[in-house]
Amino acid sequence: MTDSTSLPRLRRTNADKPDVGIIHLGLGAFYRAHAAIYIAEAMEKSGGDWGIVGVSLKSPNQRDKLVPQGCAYTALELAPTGPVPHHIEVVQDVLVAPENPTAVLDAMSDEAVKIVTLTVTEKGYCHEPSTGKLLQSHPDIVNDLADPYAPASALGFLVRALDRRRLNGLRPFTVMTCDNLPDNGHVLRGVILELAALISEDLASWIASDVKFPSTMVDRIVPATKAEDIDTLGDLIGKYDASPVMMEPFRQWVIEDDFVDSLRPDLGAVGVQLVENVTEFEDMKLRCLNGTHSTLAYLGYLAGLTTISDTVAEPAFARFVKSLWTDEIIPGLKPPKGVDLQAYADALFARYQNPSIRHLTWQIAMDGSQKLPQRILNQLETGLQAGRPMKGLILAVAAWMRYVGAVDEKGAAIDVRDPMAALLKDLSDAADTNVRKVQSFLAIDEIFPTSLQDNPNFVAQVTTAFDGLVELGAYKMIEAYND
Ligand code: CS2
Repeated sequence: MTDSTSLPRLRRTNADKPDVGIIHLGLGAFYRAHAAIYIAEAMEKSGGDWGIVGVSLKSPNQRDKLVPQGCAYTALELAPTGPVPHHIEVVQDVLVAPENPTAVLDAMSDEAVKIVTLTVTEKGYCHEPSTGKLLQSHPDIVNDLADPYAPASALGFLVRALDRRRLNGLRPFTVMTCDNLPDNGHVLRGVILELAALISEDLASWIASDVKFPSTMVDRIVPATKAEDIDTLGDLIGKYDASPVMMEPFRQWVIEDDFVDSLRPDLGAVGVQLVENVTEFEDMKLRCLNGTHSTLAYLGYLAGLTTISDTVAEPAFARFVKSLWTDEIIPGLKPPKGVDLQAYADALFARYQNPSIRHLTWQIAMDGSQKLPQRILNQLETGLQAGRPMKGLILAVAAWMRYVGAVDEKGAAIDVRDPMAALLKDLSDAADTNVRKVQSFLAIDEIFPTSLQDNPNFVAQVTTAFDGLVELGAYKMIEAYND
């Protein structure tokens, strides 16, 4: 493998850029490997000025890597049969919000901008995951209420930019979230309206009546790019790309077709499903994919397995995840029209097996406090109410508790990344028995709904599963699940 930094740098090849029509908040790998590619293809097919200006809400890293190469980048499709590079030129510029919040607000207030998209991850919504309510005491929200010119959160930028458009007599932009939350458009609308009402009732009612927040279901597995991926790509394309994205071949995007003045790229022409209601697609994806992803991440990590493909290569884990789909997850879902859920699960299993995708269990395990409610806890609530055995997903909750205790099965420290990491570790350390540990985690209202906190059957089963993980370890618990 060559050190690719010695190669000529990748550059934009097309000088004829379309005008900017979209601002994107949170320019991470997922957006560049998913929505940005669909948008580029839609413009290629049907034209339109839908160039994208990306905004980094925290660090200058992406800007520093992308701008010197004209914001072009490679999306490397990792098929089991070998990699296929795609050259993508759709991002026009990258702004760094903390360095220049005014530039971001100016860009969002430009009349040419019709859509603001977001991938800010679950924690970027500054809400309580168990209820969907805005966390008014969140430091970013406190900042955003105090300073109209320098918001910190995506919500702050959206509300302040919408206000400027309202005061300037411009039409609003459509706000389109591309994060893995159920009813994501609805949740976003809710927190935006709460924040706007704290600033001005007129603003809040204008947003409520004029702004559109389509819900979306997004899907593509995009593992974080590693240093060696950049060198392998250098060998393949003969160029140094400072910021490529790695992605699986599969992709899906389902969007509620509800845009301000119906203004959007021709996404239907490139395979995006434009529907009236996304709920069934979103539930299917969040529970079948993200629910099992998190489950495999905690149990796999504890069992010493590094990636999802390593995890499902273990026969016991393969049997386990297949029974999760068949016995616990699918019975709680209403299939979207024309979809066979068992076939969907079988296809997912094949996606997990793809050995070219090195998707770390540690990466997926991040931010569990924000992910568990919509990936696992909501289906546990309904499954238990319906009297279904849910022991696999209960084991997943216990594995999360074990993981956030931050010590692995060999006694080594786990680098837990989660906005609640410090609190979770403190709770774990302060409790001197397994029963007390489980009790203190379950008492966290931001994560656990009361229907689970007050369900003695659930509490007993999580405690038994937690005991089992401590006594026997994750691997043996998975083997026992299959017996
Ligand atoms: C993963 C997702 O990191 C995670 O938590 O579950 O990013 C997953 O890969 C995507 O949602 C797939 O569409």
